[in-house]
Amino acid sequence: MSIICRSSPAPRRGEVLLVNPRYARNPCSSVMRHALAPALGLPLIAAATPAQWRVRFHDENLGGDAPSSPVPEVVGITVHTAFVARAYALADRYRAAGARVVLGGLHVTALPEEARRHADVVVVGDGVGPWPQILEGLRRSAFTPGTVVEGSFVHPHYADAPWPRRDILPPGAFLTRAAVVATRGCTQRCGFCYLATRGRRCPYQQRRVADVLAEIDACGEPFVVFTDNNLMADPDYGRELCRALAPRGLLCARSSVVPGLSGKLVRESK
Ligand code: B12
Ligand code: SF4
Repeated sequence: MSIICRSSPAPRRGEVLLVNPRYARNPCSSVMRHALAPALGLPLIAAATPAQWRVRFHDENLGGDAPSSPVPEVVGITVHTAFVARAYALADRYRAAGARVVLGGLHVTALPEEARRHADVVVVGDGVGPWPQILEGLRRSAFTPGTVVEGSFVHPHYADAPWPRRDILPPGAFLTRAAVVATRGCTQRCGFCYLATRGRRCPYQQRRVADVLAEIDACGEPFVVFTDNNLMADPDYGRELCRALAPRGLLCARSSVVPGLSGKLVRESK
């Protein structure tokens, strides 16, 4: 267990540490499920970070406890419900050591009031759009602790987001680094799903198929995992994507729920 104490040296100016907190493994699921492909929230935030900032990335599920030193100027932590306690504990420790802490992700999007006690800034919704201004504002001490920033899920359109920076991921940690998101949101609104959180509109968006293919090609991996909420939500889009992918001979995995999914579409999407 690493310890951060108040006598730690001053935070390193111009450095951003992005942390994926540790989460308990589901004993019923295979080890491979966790080593399959990365989540893309923090690689996207890294891609939105202005060039004058140095980005470090730490995934506690791969590299043990998040580093206690050097203390960065800003710490960005992604928060899902499954690891919210660990995320808040880390946030409290880094703030005590003098870093500015930004929390983002699905859990704080649903419960920003809970999260703001542990953060300088809480981002609701998309983090890519507001991230550069947040860094600048933290530098100018423009935020009172616990400020909630609303990132839009509409502007910029997901199609205009930068590609995630997969180079920040530790080499060899995943079976493939080609986790790809082609669509955001979902056409359904199941009551239990986070996409149905009251007041949080996450419209269904599609990226251009050519852009998705270019990103996959740039990964240079033989195995692609689509981590969309529901890749086949629009069967026509799913079909277009699958047809475009077919000549590449890649092994593709995806999750999707389509009411009335036709056997033909399943075969086409193999
Ligand atoms: C990949 C994935 C996994 C992988 C994680 C792999 C890894 N190496 O970490 C594995 C298979 C291990 C997994 C397991 C589980 N998962 Co999962 N998973 C996903 C999945 C498919 C993709 C995540 C992703 O990359 N999203 C794309 C990124 C770009 O979106 P994002 O994270 O929301 O990030 C944006 C914003 O939130 C914000 N943001 C996010 N982080 C930050 C940080 C900062 C600083 C800022 C400023 C902004 C910001 O900006 C980003 C850009 O817009 C999502 C579904 C989905 N499409 O999101 C489910 C999802 C996250 N999983 C879910 C669940 C329930 C689980 C499990 C609990 C399932 C189970 N019963 O075992 C476990 C728990 C373990 C865990 N990690 O929490 C739920 C979470 C619901 C919730 N309220 O937290 C989701 C949403 C699926 C669903 N629809 O139910 N999962
Ligand atoms: S189909 Fe899946 S992603 Fe879409 S709303 Fe329902 S649970 Fe959420």
